Amino acid sequence: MDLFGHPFSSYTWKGLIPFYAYDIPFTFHEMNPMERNEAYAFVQKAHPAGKFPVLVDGEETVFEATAIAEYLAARVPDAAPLIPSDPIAAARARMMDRFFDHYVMDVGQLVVNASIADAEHPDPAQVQAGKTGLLRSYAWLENWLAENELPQHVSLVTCAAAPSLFYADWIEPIPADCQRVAALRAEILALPAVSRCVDDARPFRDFFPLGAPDRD
Ligand SMILES: N[C@@H](CCC(=O)N[C@@H](CS)C(=O)NCC(=O)O)C(=O)O
Repeated sequence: MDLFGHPFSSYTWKGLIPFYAYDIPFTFHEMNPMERNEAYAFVQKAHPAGKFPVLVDGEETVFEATAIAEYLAARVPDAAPLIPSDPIAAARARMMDRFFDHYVMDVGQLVVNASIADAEHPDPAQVQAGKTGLLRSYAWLENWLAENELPQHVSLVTCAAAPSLFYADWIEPIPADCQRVAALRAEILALPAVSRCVDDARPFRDFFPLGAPDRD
């Protein structure tokens, strides 16, 4: 299988984590948007919006990181635990996957995009919307974690939670009254499949538009 993406990209991490966690052999094709290399050109053709990651498995092309995890769970027997076999548990996992994508990752991205658009004067409304949205999501997750827990193994939810909590905390630090969220982030970052993504992305930290903090 071939995975196209970039080591610093949050959604690429989400696609990479299942490969690392379940030891699935693959070739990584690093896109270079500056040089518009072959991998970049492929993604522009393969994805309707030119976004990454994109997975290729023979004749099959899969885009959207969630669909990649779903595909691997179905295609690779060892990776089946990515999606719970119980349908109700699977629905819950998909709900939490959407939570991390829409209400953590994409909300945080508002702040990052405002900085990319104008580093000197980021749109205050976008910055405010992103930061307020993250604080609301942290508070919601803190309450959810009081009564629920994530599976111990790497699941679809881990794949979504890892990059979203990693970068969200750089954008709007997890507040002191969200200790469960902070503990979850630390626990997930310590997983070997996730720390590998963190390490592979380290050389690109200067690209973080808000300035990467000196930690993690
Ligand atoms: N919904 C997509 C989001 C993918 C996405 O936004 N990827 C970012 C990189 S983290 C990207 O392609 N950015 C470049 C662009 O939007 O042109 C998924 O789940 O795969």
